Amino acid sequence: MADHMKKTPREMSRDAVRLEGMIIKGVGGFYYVECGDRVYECRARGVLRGGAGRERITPLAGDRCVISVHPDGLASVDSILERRNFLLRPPLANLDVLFIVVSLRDPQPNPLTVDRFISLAEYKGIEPVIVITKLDLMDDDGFGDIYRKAGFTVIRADYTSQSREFLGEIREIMKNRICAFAGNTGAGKSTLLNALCPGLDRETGETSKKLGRGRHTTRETELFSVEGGGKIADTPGFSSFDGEFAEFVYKDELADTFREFADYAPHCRFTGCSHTCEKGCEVLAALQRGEISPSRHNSYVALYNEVKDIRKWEKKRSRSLAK
Ligand SMILES: Nc1nc2c(ncn2[C@@H]2O[C@H](COP(=O)(O)OP(=O)(O)OP(=O)(O)O)[C@@H](O)[C@H]2O)c(=O)[nH]1
Ligand SMILES: [Mg+2]
Ligand SMILES: [Zn+2]
Repeated sequence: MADHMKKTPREMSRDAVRLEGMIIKGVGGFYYVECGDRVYECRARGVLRGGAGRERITPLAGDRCVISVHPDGLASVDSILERRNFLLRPPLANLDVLFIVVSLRDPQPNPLTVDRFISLAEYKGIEPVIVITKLDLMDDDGFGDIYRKAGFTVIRADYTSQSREFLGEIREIMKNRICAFAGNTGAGKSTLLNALCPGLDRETGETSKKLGRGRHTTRETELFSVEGGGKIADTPGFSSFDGEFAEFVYKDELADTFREFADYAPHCRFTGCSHTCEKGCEVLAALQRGEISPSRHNSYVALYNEVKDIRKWEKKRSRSLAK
């Protein structure tokens, strides 16, 4: 019988080595934790939040954690360190950048979906970056400009360009940060990941068609290392994202997540102006003057109408608190 079999759990724990690392994937009751240049397969029973509030928590890719590696090689996640933020969809923690991948065709862009992602990212302190794909199928006749004008970084992922400069631009943004791709199914997220990390060979739409599978090509969430530092998650896309959204921004905070409103909203005539219909609303005046894009304001109004009847006491129950 091996030595460790005779030991009590307390003795086992005493002999374990404790390491700090990052969860890069969770599959079937195991978490894969990267510590330096090694990845440990860890059991994940009863994981607790570290620090003062030690309650049970569902670990996510991107979480920093403490693991115990036992002399017999088995490892387990002991505790999750404090999160900077997290998203429920895609399920990730401590995100720095959300790349919102939008194709101009197949599927067509849905501005509300894009603006919903941006709003949530802003709310959680994640930098939203727009990446436009399928420029070989259709020229961009103004979509990118809506977002440039609003103050976002917009990257044109044009695979037909000789230099493919956009790959360098994206790698630069990814440097030493935790990033994710989000966007409709078929927008080209996995294709872009393959271009950024040659050798990764993520399954894309074409492959799945050959295999006769459905349209959702990407299943689980996993963080991959990017050359030059940084981590990126390929996540499953959404076919009908708008109806199944798990999180929202409460109405009082919604306007703050539309960054181009910031110059105008403080000057509205009424405090508590909803910027949807009021007299003396400076946001609406800016819209009239063409300084705010109608498409962005439309999304704001649509999101506002979704949450306007949610009262404060309900906020406690909602997930909008879950930064
Ligand atoms: N013409 C053209 N096709 C592209 C481009 N980017 C991706 N595609 C194709 O679009 C299809 C979908 O691409 P994927 O990368 O699988 O899309 P995805 O966003 O990962 O989709 P899900 O995993 O289902 O969310 C594939 O057939 C790709 O080859 C592009 O820039 N131009
Ligand atoms: Mg994919
Ligand atoms: Zn206003």
